[in-house]
Amino acid sequence: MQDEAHRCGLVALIGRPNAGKSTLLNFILGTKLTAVSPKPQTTRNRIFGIYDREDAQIIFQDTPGLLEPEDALHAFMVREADRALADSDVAVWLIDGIKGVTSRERAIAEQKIVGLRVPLLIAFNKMDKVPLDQRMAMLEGLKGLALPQAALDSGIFYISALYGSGVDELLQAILSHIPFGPKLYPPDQLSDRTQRFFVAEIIREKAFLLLRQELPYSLAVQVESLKERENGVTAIQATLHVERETQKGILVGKKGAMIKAIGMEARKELETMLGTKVFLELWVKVSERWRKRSDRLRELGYAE
Ligand SMILES: Nc1nc2c(ncn2[C@@H]2O[C@H](COP(=O)(O)OP(=O)(O)OP(=O)(O)O)[C@@H](O)[C@H]2O)c(=O)[nH]1
Ligand SMILES: [Mg+2]
Repeated sequence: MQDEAHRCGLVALIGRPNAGKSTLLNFILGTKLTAVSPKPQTTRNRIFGIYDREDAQIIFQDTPGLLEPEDALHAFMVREADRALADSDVAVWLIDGIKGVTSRERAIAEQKIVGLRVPLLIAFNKMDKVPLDQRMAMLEGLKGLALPQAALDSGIFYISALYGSGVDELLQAILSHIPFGPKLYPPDQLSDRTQRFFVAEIIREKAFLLLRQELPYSLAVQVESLKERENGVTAIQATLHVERETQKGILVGKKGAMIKAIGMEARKELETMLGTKVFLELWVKVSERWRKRSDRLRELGYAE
């Protein structure tokens, strides 16, 4: 195909934690690629999700939610979002429509979104939960921010990433800003990340869903080994790192009930993803203060 007929570029999906960035990526790709949970700060890395069709390839970058960093892990997460923005041809700022434009949202926008050099689209998400008459108030929330006029004139969308309403229109607008060029990845490649990465993410997501309160934030998952045996079973060993002995107790649970539940949920999804039976072995280890130590962050995959 001629270059003039094909578009290819990178899109940064950015926004506050829990806005629905990963949900939107999964909806666009039509498959569950990245981790989603009701808890904020689920995504910790920049993750490419490659949307491919005959006339275009769009590399969507899922990113960690924008926040004020409180530890070295947060600082890494914000750098990942910054990297995505720096590489992007288009930025999509996703706002949780249920919350509207909060003062924190505005503060983050002042830092990261105002002044972007690439075309900006703004998507109010979770509109399946927001009455129509609240749209004016949401728009009011953007007032006073020095946003590009083009974004305010024709770049505002109301979507549901969960159910898909408005997503086609958003995708069309994204596409119109993507430059012409050949594909960067083979058409059947879905991500830049390895299978091991997604195995760890599935386990971490299940822990996020099952554990309460603060514990998920102290958790990191490392895949130690992944082997497909001759009998068609994939054997996976992974270590779950927590920061304190007491957290280890909670993660393991009474008679191992919690870790067993996490393992069961993860195994089901891993079997779907890998298309094989899975034998999953989980270990729990205390790695003191790993979120604050750059050497530990590097070992756990939170380093550029
Ligand atoms: N009702 C509704 N819920 C949504 C929608 N989009 C996302 N959610 C929910 O919002 C929560 C957060 O979604 P995520 O996709 O994990 O949000 P995120 O922006 O990736 O969050 P971080 O990775 O923490 O930055 C999940 O419980 C989703 O199911 C939507 O359109 N409607
Ligand atoms: Mg996410």
